[in-house]
Amino acid sequence: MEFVLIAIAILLVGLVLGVSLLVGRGRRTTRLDDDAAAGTTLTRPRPPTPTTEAPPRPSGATASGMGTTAEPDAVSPEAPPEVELPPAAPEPGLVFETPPPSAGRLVRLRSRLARSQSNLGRGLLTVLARERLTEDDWEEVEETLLAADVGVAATQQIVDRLRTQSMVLATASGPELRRLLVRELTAVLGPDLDRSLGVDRHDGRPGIVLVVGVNGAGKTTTVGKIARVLVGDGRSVVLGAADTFRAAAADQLETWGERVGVLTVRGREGADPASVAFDAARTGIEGEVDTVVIDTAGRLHTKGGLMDELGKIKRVVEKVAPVTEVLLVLDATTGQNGVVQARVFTEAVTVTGVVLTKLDGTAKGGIVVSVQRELGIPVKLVGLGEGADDLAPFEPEAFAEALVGGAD
Ligand SMILES: Nc1nc2c(ncn2[C@@H]2O[C@H](COP(=O)(O)OP(=O)(O)OP(=O)(O)O)[C@@H](O)[C@H]2O)c(=O)[nH]1
Ligand SMILES: [Mg+2]
Repeated sequence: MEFVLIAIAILLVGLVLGVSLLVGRGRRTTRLDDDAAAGTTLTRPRPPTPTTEAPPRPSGATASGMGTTAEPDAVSPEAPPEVELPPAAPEPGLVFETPPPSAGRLVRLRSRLARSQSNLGRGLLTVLARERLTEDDWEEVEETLLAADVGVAATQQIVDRLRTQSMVLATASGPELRRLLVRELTAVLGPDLDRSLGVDRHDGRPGIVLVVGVNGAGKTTTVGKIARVLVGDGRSVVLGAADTFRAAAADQLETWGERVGVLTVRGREGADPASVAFDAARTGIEGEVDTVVIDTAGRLHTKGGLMDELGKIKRVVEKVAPVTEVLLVLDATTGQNGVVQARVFTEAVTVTGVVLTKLDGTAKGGIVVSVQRELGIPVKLVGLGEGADDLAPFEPEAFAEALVGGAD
């Protein structure tokens, strides 16, 4: 009897232990799930760096204390139906790339200017190294500059300045000659122009960058590369796929964003681009990100339509936040044609900076000079290849050095 009682007691203790273990496991599982749920923002903008600003929402607009509550409050709380946000859950095992910072990129990428370098840099150095420069030689210098798309006015300036130094040239050593040429090229590249990008938050709202240009110029690629530059420099970013002309355009942009953990706000094919851009801006405001970068279409059924649309995108976005940078993307290989197209854009929106793409594919690196002079807008970024990080902030002296080549 005693034996039976002891057996029952052991059984009861075992049962209690078993149940408590099960409960414990259940709790742990739940906690794990909770953690996973809390950290599901991987494909969304990275959390903003802690600032002195007040709580995120709904009073985010008052955070800066600038009294700018009116504009964000004017935004309708309902999301426009056309805009689709990707699911917040991360794909298992997703690893984001960490792009290199943007500083010093132009120097690292200088070999990409090899075609311009051999035509312009080496061409000029060969002539200038001649012992006594004749009229024919100076004409050759002029032709070399013009052939590299430097433009008439800048060519004249360079030739005039070099001619006044012809006595120096006659006795200059190779490295001295090189230095002189770099100096003169730098001078026509506008070394004092402000090339900073309007990407910073201000008044409690993100910097908003609008990217425009003709089709095929490299807009979407550039938006993707800019996102990488910004992420590499430690900023949080939202992308807006306001090119709703082709469905593939948004996919293309989303792929760029996904690689670095940046959210892309997109619409259905044919959706109103201004509405997508608006929503991207609002998502950026709500997520308190640093910068919103908006890609636009390069082609519509009519040119007039495209320009009207760009104007509308800007106006609509500015209902919630000022556009802080309008970048015009130009394909360097199109030469003067690109400059003519660019003028049409500058009439539709106030362009604040030029991105010159495909400089790796042209022998006419001098286009940077003529684009700036003819448009009166600084070149802020240059595209030097199809690689994800082949976009560099434009630096006149480093560019002149790269064009002349032979420094290393
Ligand atoms: N070699 C080189 N190719 C580039 C550069 N930038 C862009 N491209 C290429 O140019 C092509 C067109 O680029 P996209 O970014 O799709 O051009 P887009 O302006 O968005 O074109 P649409 O959306 O049709 O208006 C792609 O094949 C890019 O890889 C560059 O700096 N160098
Ligand atoms: Mg595109």
